[in-house]
Amino acid sequence: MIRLFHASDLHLGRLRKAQQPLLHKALRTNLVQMFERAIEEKVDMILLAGDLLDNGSREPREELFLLDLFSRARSEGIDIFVCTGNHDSSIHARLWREHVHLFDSPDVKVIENENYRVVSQGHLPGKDLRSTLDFPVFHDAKPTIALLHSQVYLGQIPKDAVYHPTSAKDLQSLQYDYIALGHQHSFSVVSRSPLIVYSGSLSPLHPFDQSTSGYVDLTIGQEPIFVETTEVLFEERKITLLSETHTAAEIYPHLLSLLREDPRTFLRLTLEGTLSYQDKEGIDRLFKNLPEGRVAIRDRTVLIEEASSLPDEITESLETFVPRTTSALFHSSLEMQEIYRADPKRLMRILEQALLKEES
Ligand SMILES: [Mn+2]
Repeated sequence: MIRLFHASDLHLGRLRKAQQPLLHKALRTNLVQMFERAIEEKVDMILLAGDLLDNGSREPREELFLLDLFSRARSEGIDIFVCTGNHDSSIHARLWREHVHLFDSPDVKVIENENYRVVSQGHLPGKDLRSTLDFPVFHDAKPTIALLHSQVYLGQIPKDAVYHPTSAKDLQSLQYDYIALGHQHSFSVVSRSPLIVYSGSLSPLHPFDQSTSGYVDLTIGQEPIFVETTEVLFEERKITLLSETHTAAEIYPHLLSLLREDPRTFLRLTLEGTLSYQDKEGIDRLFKNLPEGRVAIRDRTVLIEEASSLPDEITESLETFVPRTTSALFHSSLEMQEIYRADPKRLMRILEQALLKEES
């Protein structure tokens, strides 16, 4: 039985310790936990499918951090396979070679021992326009695993595809036991039989990341298990705003206390209700100043207060809009009021047209 952990898209160096201390620490913790678990549970190999380092990262400490994990796992007998992604231009291959099997050349390479073989090739730094795959086909029973950083397409490959595009059909026709993919930041199973999987990024790389992060735990021949990393938690909250009781100044301490409850939490907020125009601007400003960008406004259905001074029929049509539409139509509620005062029918026409467009 061969068991492996598959992760990708660490993008070490993208998160800055000073600007995103929480996400920065979470990535490192998630990575260490995965390696420690691999050692503890004696998995056979760790596959890392590219984009380990971020382009801009020329900081040796990111590589030294990985090197330390690699050498610990290696000394416990775990084989580590790494292929390069489009963001890995700064890898100092010399540092890694004694600990990992590194696929950093565009040529196909096969590494094999008596129990399994791994087929892989590196991605060119930046764009990689190759769209054919020259991986060999094997006709024996030895478990065969591929590692690839590529944008995989279910249908035809578009002409403007630039990240070593491959077609799912080509990958399937190889009939390998597992193809570990990197490049996409969310977990997805491209094919069940044969098994072809994107692990997604190991840890959230942005406070607005909507997908869950983690790695794949696979015993060849069994169902893949997606292990969600939990160093960062995302929580959905709804705040109802009433202009008289909830001013920006009152909401701010409320949010701060929510954030203090669990320092791993990132809040995704839905704002609902009515606010004065000034308060709306005040809230936007306050959100920008919240510590570490740990609050994201995911959705907002806030109507700005001046709208209520319009006649009922207009207010009603306004309320049928999501505010994003409203704010796309008018720069501000003042502008909307001005249009109304100059020509009420014109305002109705604008609203009706937008409504029709939304329905179609
Ligand atoms: Mn990539």
